[in-house]
Amino acid sequence: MPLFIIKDDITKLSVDAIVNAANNTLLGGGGVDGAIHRAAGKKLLEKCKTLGGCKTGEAKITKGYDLPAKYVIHTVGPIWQGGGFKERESLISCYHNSLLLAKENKCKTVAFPIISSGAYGYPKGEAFRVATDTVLEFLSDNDMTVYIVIYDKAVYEPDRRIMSELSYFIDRNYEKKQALNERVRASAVLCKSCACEDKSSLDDALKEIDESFSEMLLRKIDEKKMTDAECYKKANIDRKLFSKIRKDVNYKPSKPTAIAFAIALELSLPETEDMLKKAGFALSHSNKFDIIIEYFIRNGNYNIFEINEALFAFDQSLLGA
Ligand code: AR6
Repeated sequence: MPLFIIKDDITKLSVDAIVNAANNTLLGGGGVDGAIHRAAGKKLLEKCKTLGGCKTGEAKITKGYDLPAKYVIHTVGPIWQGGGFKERESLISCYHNSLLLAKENKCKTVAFPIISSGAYGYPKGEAFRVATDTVLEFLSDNDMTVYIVIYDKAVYEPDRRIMSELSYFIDRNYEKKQALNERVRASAVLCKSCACEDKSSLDDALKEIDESFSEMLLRKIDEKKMTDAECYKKANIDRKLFSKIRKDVNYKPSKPTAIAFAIALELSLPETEDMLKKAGFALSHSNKFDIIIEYFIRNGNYNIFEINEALFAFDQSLLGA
């Protein structure tokens, strides 16, 4: 746990292992393979010459040499031939075998490119989904942090219907007028609660302190009859962060973390707003991030990876990441 989707150059990552989208010879090539060999230095090629190649769907491991990563796991993705040649099964094997090799070598952090989505021609959106589905399945039984690295944004092809409805929703809601209304509302609230109208003492006011974010989170987990692990895994949140929140009744999460929990708990919009308020945040129509979240909640779509695809497509920060 968990899975992060990041936009980066895989050769720059300081993780335990990076995965290389290689070819059957393992002797280097273009794309991410070429970049990894250039950054790792000549010793990587020397070592690869001794490995005897690699079959499609299988994986082999070497050191990272001059790379910041400790290991390189070399796997060979399928060449796309229309989908009728077990390409999907081979691609699943690439991720699965690479993850098993990482586990055998006690790697805790592993980064993957989107295998086969470049020179090997696998449809980018589908290649991305195979990557996330296979990694998530593995992570449900294994304690590891996995990064799926996007180098070229075209790999991300979120569902077209969702994207066109979402664009319409954003256009309708993302107006300067809304930002103005927001400010007017905020000043009205400020005025109502200002000291001149409030006759009770500060001590009395403090006694009325409300349920905290962490208390509400734990209550909702119970109400939804979820286990802690089900909730933080669904929220794509690290176990350590969850136990910090569990132990500290006054824990203040970041806004994406608070929203990730609301999504995992499948809260309604008013419940989500209530939970966010407890962490000091709100959903407004003055920024795209909030509107995208609102759109998914209104549509009852609590799939955090579909939400992240949409956030990514609109250049917003991702949930749980
Ligand atoms: N960091 C992360 N991802 C990258 C990087 C990078 N530095 N560079 C490219 N990508 P490809 P394949 C992405 O073609 O389709 C080689 O010649 C890229 O945007 O590297 O499995 C091998 O030797 C794309 O999404 O690998 C094989 O002959 C993804 O990596 C053949 O290409 C995979 O693109 C393998 O083809």
